[in-house]
Amino acid sequence: MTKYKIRVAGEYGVGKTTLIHQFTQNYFPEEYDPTIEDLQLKHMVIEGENCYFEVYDTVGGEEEPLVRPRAARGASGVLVLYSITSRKSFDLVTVCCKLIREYIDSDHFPIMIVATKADLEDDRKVSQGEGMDLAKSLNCSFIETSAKSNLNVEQAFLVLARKINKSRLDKLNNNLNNRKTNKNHKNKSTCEIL
Ligand SMILES: Nc1nc2c(ncn2[C@@H]2O[C@H](COP(=O)(O)OP(=O)(O)OP(=O)(O)O)[C@@H](O)[C@H]2O)c(=O)[nH]1
Ligand SMILES: [Mg+2]
Repeated sequence: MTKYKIRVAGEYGVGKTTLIHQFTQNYFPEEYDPTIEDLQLKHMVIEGENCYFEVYDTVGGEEEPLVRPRAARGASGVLVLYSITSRKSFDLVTVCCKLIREYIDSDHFPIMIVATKADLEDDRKVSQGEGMDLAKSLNCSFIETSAKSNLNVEQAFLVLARKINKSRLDKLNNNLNNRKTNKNHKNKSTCEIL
């Protein structure tokens, strides 16, 4: 069994709750209901493995709650959302990612940048290229989605899950290497004492 604890962050109104509902319950809530805090669960079988997603919805809002990096505590990865119709939400992504990385103290913490509302092409303020460039510069993955037309919603969570798997494996390998190095050091010092 593999468990993924995923935080969804981003400026208020970018579509955090809607994306989560589309992923976990396959429906698109039209009404806008600002979130306080919520947890949704989803079970999937990925390549024969039972996977459980715990998806934490965060309160949106102005800069303070958006960039509150503590929200990432205990998470295996974070989806940082912006809407393609809002330049302001895009600008806040950089601050958000940097603060999460600083707080978690890892340049490799799995973060995925998710552009939302891709169905609203006529209202587009941020090009796909800008999103990709930003993600590259911040060492994050990137995807454009629409919860309304169910475009790439599951994909966003699956790509992040793969990133989390890789980061877990890297950590394991690092620990093993460190243990080997320590053992070698110990053996060496024992020989020297003898
Ligand atoms: N056209 C379109 N509208 C969307 C999409 N996703 C969300 N919306 C609409 O955008 C509005 C805000 O969506 P929410 O999911 O409530 O946004 P939020 O980020 O959770 O907002 P807060 O909880 O206040 O931070 C709602 O009216 C949604 O119906 C989308 O993919 N396409
Ligand atoms: Mg919400």
